Amino acid sequence: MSIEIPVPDIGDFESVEIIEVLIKVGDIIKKNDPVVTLESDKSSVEVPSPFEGKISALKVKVGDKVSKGSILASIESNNLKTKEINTKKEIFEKKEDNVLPVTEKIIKQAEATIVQDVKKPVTQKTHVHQNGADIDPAETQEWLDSIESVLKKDGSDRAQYLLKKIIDETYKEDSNQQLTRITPYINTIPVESEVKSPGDQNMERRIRSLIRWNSAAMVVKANKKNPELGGHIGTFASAATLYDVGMNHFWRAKNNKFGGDLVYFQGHSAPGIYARAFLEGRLSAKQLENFRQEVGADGLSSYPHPWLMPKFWQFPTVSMGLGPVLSIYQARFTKYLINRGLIKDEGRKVWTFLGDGETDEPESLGAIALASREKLDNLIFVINCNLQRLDGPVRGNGKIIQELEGIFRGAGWNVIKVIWGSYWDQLLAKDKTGLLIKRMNECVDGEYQAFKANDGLYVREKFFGKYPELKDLVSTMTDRDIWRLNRGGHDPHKVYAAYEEAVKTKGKPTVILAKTIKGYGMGKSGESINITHQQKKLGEEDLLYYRDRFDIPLTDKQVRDVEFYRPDEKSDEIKYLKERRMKLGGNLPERTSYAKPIKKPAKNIFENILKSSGGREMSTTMVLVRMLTNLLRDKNITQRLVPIIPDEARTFGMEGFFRKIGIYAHEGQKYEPEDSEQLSSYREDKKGQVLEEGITETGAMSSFIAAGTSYTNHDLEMIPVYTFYSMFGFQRVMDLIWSAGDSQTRGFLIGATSGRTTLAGEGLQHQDGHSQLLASTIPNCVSYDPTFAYELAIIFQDGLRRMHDEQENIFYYITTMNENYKHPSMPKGSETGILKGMYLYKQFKNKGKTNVQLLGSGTILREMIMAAEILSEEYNIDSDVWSVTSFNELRKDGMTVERKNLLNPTLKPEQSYVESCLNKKDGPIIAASDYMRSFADQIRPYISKAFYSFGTDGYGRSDSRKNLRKFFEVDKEHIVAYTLSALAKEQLLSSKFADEAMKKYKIDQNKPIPTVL
Ligand SMILES: Cc1ncc(C[n+]2csc(CCOP(=O)(O)OP(=O)(O)O)c2C)c(N)n1
Ligand SMILES: [Mg+2]
Repeated sequence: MSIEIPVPDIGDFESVEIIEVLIKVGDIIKKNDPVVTLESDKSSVEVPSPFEGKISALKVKVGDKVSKGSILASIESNNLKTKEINTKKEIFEKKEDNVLPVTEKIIKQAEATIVQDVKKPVTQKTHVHQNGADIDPAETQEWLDSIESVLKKDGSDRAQYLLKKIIDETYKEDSNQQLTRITPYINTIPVESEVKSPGDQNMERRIRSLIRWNSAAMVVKANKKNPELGGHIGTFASAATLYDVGMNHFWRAKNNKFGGDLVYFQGHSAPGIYARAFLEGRLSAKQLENFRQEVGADGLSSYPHPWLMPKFWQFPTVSMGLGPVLSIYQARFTKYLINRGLIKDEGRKVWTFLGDGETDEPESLGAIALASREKLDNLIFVINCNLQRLDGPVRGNGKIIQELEGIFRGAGWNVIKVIWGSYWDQLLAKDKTGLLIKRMNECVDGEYQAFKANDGLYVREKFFGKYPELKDLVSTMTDRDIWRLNRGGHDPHKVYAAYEEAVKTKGKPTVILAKTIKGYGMGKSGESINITHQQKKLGEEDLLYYRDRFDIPLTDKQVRDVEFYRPDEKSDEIKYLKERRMKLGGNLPERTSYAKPIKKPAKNIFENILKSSGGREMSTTMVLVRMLTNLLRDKNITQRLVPIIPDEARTFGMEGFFRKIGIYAHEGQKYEPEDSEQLSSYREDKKGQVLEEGITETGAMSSFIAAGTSYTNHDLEMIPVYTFYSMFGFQRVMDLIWSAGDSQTRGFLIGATSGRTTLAGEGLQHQDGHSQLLASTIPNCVSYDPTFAYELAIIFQDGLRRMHDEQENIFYYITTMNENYKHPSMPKGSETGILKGMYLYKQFKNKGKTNVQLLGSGTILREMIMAAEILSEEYNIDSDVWSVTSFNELRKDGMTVERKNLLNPTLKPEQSYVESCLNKKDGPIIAASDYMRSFADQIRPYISKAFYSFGTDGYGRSDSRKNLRKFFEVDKEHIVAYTLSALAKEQLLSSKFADEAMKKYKIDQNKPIPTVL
């Protein structure tokens, strides 16, 4: 039976042009295969077929304009059910009207809680006496007894359930007291529930002590050699147990059978990680001696930097806050790959180590809600709560662990507090009245810090001494015993139990809040004192103390010489250590990639973009969308594209992707979207491909890095294309972009709606005239500011080649614009120039009088072309118009060539590319872009001709493009006038022409430079 394929609801658009017809008569197509591509001036979308079958007639051709209901083709289909035919005008099957059982349950519950319209008597609201005392202790005791019996009979879950019910009841009575999200200041896991470590504790302590020693020795040695090298001892000293338990028992390495856990190490604990790798035989003593001396061969980088140690470090973390946010999005991206069926679910975990001070950074906590919302049970944060940051306490007057507990629990995380070590267990067991916990609760971090900076006697007096009962509790203990009462984060049993629970947790991420001591074991030189963080030089006494404290088998002389210690290869320690890692699959950290390169897209994918757009006006942002749509049809590319957009898809005309490839949502779509009838309806899907991040550039950039490093972290190459308002890219998240470079991320950053005068109405905060300059500061970022569709296509195609064929660890920044104009076809032979940064676009050569070289970039190239026409027609001035696709790339080449020439004074100098383009051309050079002058100025040193540059220095403001270009003096009129003036200055033309032009174009010679306006 033959039926017709109509244009579905396409939103607000009428008469939209067909730019591609993707079927022909006789084609057999599947349901949802694209039939045609429609393009309005704002977006381009494919129309999918609502049926499968054989195309029997085609009713449209390229260039036709269609609206909702227009018939595109007829299709023969034998499989159609009557119901489908009846609804043939609807593209989307409507979901059943039945309410989902979950929803129904929620409705019922809500209905049950609706307050009936019954006036209740207002109750007297005295809860406690003014002094805080209980008004009815007997009643309170009854309640406590009840709950005690529930605890005994039915357990804590039941008790909590009842409490929640009771609290809910109080809300009905208009109580707005909030249920606390903070538990007492004790360990979350009760002693009875602790899972015991299977490890040999003595052996592990010995190994840990050696790691501690070598780690401290590394820093001390480097600073003996050269005090300017710096480094940290106190941080790793506080975290050693946290790392050791993970390394010995939990973290599984990548190998040919398993993808590997991903561990984000706290940046400045790097010495400890090196020290372990030394014992494992992965790093030599020579390398340890070269800690922080990387310029020669075999140095070790100060912090985790994959760029500097590409076979070792995986994740740069030391810029505080980046590790946490990056790892959240890493965990999410792992789930994305699993849900899309691109990698297996092997139960891999992402572990993130951060400092308690680091949680002050908004990036550290800013995305934690996403982690619980998306049920990232593959994510474990370990926050090393040593109560100190660089200068002093993190919360001297409060308790950072409690504060973080409330924040994380409020955000829906599983929180495990590891506060007290095993030596406290007995004391807590004896504390029948709860007074010890009360004391633990009331002490603030400043006090806890001071306890550990002093001694057992001090703790006896100041901590236990506050209450006679507590003083009694420890009366049989010596000061030494009291001193040995350890903190949870230094107790391998407690840490093991917490890790074990964390890896078993389902449905939510886990945070472990481990209480430790900064500079643990450093004694007077740095234990729990404010200057610990900066301590990098230990004197002889301190070193001897440290040796004794951790029983390192070194003589006094060896200690004085700050020797490293590695037991014999056949020793039990080395055997144990290596065996543990063998059991866990290999070494860690280790950076490798076994990804297969993505194959090139078919050539024809870009073909239609290289051709002229004819009469059609479109923006380069639209061209990008069209190109991505084409790429999604390429079998090599389609699965690997990761479009990333922080809530601006409609601004960029990308809403067509919603329907086509879906928005990633781990729970799928639980609702029928209000626009479900439309072609670009909002479609969320568990297998969705678009990462629609919400309004978070930080999150989007983190996703970009996760996707762009997937080739190493998941052995799967992906192609992230992160599109943002160019002003909210580099300027907003530069530190993350820097870390993308360090991580050797591959992908495309698209600065859309770019240009100071091109994004006309949005004004000062939106108009970007400098992102290209910021991009130029990233060594492995390749950046372009193309004008025409074919330039963009050539650049994008070459980017795929370099990053995936050639496996170059680079990423791209390409600015695109929202200004609509016609695109010519590519001038023959211009590919090389487009990629190198400039090519001759057009010559105006009919007059032959005076010559000038006009260099334009982005949309301002079009002003240049118009200026060239005026110069030719009205002033008889010939010109060569160059399209500069990248001043940044030209500068890179210029400086490389110049450096080479200077280093080789006896050799024949080479020519920079920009020089080779311009040296045989006549006339001064006039360059302009929609960016600050310094963008174009970058090539000034590499050319030997007079050079004048124009740009958009100053704050943007709202107005029309025409007015803005006039204001910033980059419109065709200013270019003409300035060119005439430059020619006069070069004595190539009488100055009267420039003067006349200024008058003609009403150029105010007294107007201040826009930077002061
Ligand atoms: C963005 C940023 N700001 C400042 C620093 C400098 N810095 C390095 S470590 C540190 C203190 C860290 O304290 P905390 O997070 O508590 O770690 P700890 O050493 O105590 O484990 C600071 C301020 C940095 N690395 N990154
Ligand atoms: Mg700290």
